[in-house]
Amino acid sequence: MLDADQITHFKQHGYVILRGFIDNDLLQNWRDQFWGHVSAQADDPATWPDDYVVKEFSVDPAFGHLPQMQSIIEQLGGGMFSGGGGSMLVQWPKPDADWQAPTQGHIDGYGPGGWSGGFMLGATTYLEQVEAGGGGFFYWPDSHLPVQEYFRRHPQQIDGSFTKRDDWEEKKWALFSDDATCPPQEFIGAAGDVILWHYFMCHTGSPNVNQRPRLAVFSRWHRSDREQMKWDIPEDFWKYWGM
Ligand SMILES: O=C(O)CCC(=O)C(=O)O
Ligand SMILES: [Fe+2]
Repeated sequence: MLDADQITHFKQHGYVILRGFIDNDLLQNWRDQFWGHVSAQADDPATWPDDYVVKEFSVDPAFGHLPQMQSIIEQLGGGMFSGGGGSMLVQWPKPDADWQAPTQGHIDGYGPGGWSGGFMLGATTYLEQVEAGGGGFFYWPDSHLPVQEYFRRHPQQIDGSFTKRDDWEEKKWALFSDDATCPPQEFIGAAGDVILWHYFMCHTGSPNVNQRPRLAVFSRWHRSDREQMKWDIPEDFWKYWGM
């Protein structure tokens, strides 16, 4: 469960970081599963693949189904969030590249499969320590608030039709992340540290110029009644939440 300060932080900033959330035995087990799946050796870069998306794989037991995560999901979603999973995205090292901070961050829920609505929450963890410049998850603190305001003004665009705006090609996701009032932050963390993020918080990946791969595990949750609520952009920001 999150305590009152963590909930306040999440509501105010659109994210909360939970250090040391996953125990070391399970992290080791997940690392073994991952390296086995990609048929490579953790300590031999010559064997490493180069794919960002780890196809047909999720950690087992799923990240989103750990008991300590389930109790938070119950608390934040009031029993109405479903999802979970434990898919992985890897930023393999490019030590010779120039590191640059990402200039824009997206919101999730508008992927190749289109918009299904009701997306509420994401969670990201790492299987190994991620240092600065090491391909960390980048996020724009507080950006959930202006994004919510955007959709209050343009509720019909929640289905992703903001990409049909005349200026979309020019702006892309800066349409949202440029409204953020704080500069983006890099999620630097140890294996098993977790960031929970609100569905309207802008975020993106970043380049990895370090020596170790950035091994990230993701879970996402949507409202189980999304067909009923997916067009509603409520004035009460927390209407569809349990806290
Ligand atoms: O790789 C990352 O850190 C970001 C991934 C992301 O934004 C996503 O999967 O939606
Ligand atoms: Fe994303």
